[in-house]
Amino acid sequence: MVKSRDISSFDDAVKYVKTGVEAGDPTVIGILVALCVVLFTIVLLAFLKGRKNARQAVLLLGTCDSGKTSLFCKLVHGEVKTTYTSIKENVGSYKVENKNKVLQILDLPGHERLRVQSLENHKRSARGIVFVIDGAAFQKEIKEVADYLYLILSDGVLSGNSPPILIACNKQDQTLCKGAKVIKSQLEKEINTQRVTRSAALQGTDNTANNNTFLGMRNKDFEFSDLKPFKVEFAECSALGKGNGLSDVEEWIEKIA
Ligand SMILES: Nc1nc2c(ncn2[C@@H]2O[C@H](COP(=O)(O)OP(=O)(O)OP(=O)(O)O)[C@@H](O)[C@H]2O)c(=O)[nH]1
Ligand SMILES: [Mg+2]
Repeated sequence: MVKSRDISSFDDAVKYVKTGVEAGDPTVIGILVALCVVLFTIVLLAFLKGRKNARQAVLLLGTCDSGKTSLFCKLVHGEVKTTYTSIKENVGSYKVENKNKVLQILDLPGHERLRVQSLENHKRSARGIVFVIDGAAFQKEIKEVADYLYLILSDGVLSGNSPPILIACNKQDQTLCKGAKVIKSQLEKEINTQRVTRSAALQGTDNTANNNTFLGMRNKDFEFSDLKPFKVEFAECSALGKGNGLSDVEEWIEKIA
């Protein structure tokens, strides 16, 4: 039998392993198992990294007129031109200077009839999502905003990939605009209400309520911080205001690049 101290070549090592396995030597078997675990972990990590790198788009989502196209123009072209209600996606490149990376920015239409199909077409490429809210019109749009957000957060594909989400409270240059703190707490209340009505509606049909459609934790009020696996952050911004009203959005994009 080859002893471990006698190993001086690859052939000796093979012989050592072979005889060790045949003799049921626990040391040799232990080493083999450890090697397999290490190899498997390396392959798994490479696979997961490859999958993440395959997703290179930052999706700009949100209801009509929230400022997605303005934000898109500012990020991609550095200036905002007159915008019109989008009926199809805008696609552009965004260079993350500090990381020397280029991401794709996708501005999706916010119109109710177009946004679901558009999201369906692009959700698999989402590396991150910027959900844009019109902070000045938030009060009257809160139901629609929460409804769209609910759709995103309960989507099976998005939950699987769990791209980080930034809720961008836009139009901060307007005096009556709501700040990120207020928007966050009001959205939590609204989603909490929708969560109750949705699961009641589901239980009323033949389907049982499943975990995918119930957002957050069951025994407490809805909070964004309970939304595992999603990581949801909030920021204030202004696509049209003076100066760089987008610094927090740009910092976030750099972080996820
Ligand atoms: N005051 C102010 N107005 C803004 C800001 N961002 C966008 N707007 C205005 O809001 C309106 C709608 O902006 P868009 O960028 O077209 O909105 P959108 O989200 O792309 O809308 P859809 O394409 O219809 O979904 C335009 O009149 C913009 O000039 C902002 O930061 N401040
Ligand atoms: Mg638009």
